[in-house]
Amino acid sequence: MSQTASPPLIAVLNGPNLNMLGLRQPHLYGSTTLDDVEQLCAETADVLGLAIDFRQTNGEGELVTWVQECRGRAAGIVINPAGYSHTSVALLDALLATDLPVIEVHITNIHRRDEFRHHSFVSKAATGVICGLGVRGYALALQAMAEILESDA
Ligand code: CA2
Repeated sequence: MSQTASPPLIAVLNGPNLNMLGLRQPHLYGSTTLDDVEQLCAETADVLGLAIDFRQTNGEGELVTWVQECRGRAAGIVINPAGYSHTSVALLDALLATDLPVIEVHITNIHRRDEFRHHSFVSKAATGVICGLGVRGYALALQAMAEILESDA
C-alpha cells in the first residue's frame, strides 16, 4: 500500500487587535477581515502543498505558548506580532528557541509610521520580514516559506 506524506505544517500566528482587521481603521489596514486573510492563507498553502494552523490572540503569554508549541510540530512560523513586535523580548526569546524558519509580516510599512514602530524585537529571530504590501504579505510569506523548506530539504 502506498502512503502519502502529510504536508508540512506552517503556523500563521497573529497578535493583538488583528481581530479588528476590516472592521476599524480601513484607511490604515484595508477592508479585508482576518477571516478573509485566513482564507487567503488556506488557498495559498493548498497551492504550495503546505498545511496551515491560523490563529490570533490578544495575549502576549498565549502567543509565547503557541510559539513554544510549534517546536516538533510545525515546519515554520509566519507571524504578524502586531504591537508585540515593538515591545516583546519574551516573544523574541520564544521564537529563537524554536529553531524554525520564521517570517515576520506587517500589513503596513512600519518604517513609514511612528518612530516607535520602526524597531521590531521579533526581526532578530526572523529569516525574513515583509512589510507594507497589505494582506498580500501573508501569501508572499507562505510562498517564501515553501521555498525555504524546499531548499533545506
Ligand atoms: O502593519 C501591521 O501589520 C502591524 O503589525 C499592525 C499592528 C501595529 O501595532 C504594528 O505596528 C504594525 C496593529 C494591529 C492592529 O490592527 C488593527 C486593525 C484594524 C483596526 C484596528 C487595529
